[in-house]
Amino acid sequence: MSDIVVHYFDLYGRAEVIRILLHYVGVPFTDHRVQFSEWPEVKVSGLAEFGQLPVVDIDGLRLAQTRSIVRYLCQKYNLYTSNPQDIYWIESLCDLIDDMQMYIANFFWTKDEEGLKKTFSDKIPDWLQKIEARLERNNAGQGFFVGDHPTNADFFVFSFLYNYILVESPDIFDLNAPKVKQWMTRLIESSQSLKTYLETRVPSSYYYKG
Ligand SMILES: N[C@@H](CCC(=O)N[C@@H](CS)C(=O)NCC(=O)O)C(=O)O
Repeated sequence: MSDIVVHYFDLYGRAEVIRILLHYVGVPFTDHRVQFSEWPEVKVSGLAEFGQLPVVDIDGLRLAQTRSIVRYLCQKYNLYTSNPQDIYWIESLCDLIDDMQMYIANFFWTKDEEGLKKTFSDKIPDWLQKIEARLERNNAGQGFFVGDHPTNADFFVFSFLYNYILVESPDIFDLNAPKVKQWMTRLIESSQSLKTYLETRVPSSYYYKG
């Protein structure tokens, strides 16, 4: 058993960004997948401080809240910054992804094909163009969102777009955010362990088409 344990349900959900980040840095971890049938018991066991997953064991701590966990990991693995302006550029993108995720999640959970279709024609192109503009703001869109290495902004944007948007509508990137598509490839190519993980990972057990 590795020193790092990611506790989450057997799906991508909120934990996939954490798994992607740990694979990107190539740090071994135990991927503890809690089955839905086990959850009531796990929930009362006190494993999750706030009664929800993901929870991550690391450095003798038990961390909760996805955004804080990902920020902690980025700081630990030198993928963050101390510059206040850069922190703003990073954190506001993470907030945007949170909004997008909340907006779209309902359609996936309820298998609302119509709502999803409308979101892909109305909302996603606009969001993608704004994300593309953020990418172009730094290094003419040839690098990452902030500075000269990926940060939590890259991991949140990547995990959401790669897991939920690219699989659903690959062409939407060519039309609205070609540089974002190139950046996704760049991020994958910059880590062999992430690349291997993405090629071999088990598909999410709760994807609406699954
Ligand atoms: N703000 C929390 C939300 C965590 C959350 O909503 N977790 C859900 C799964 S995605 C959960 O544990 N649900 C089970 C429950 O609430 O009993 C985070 O970002 O980590």
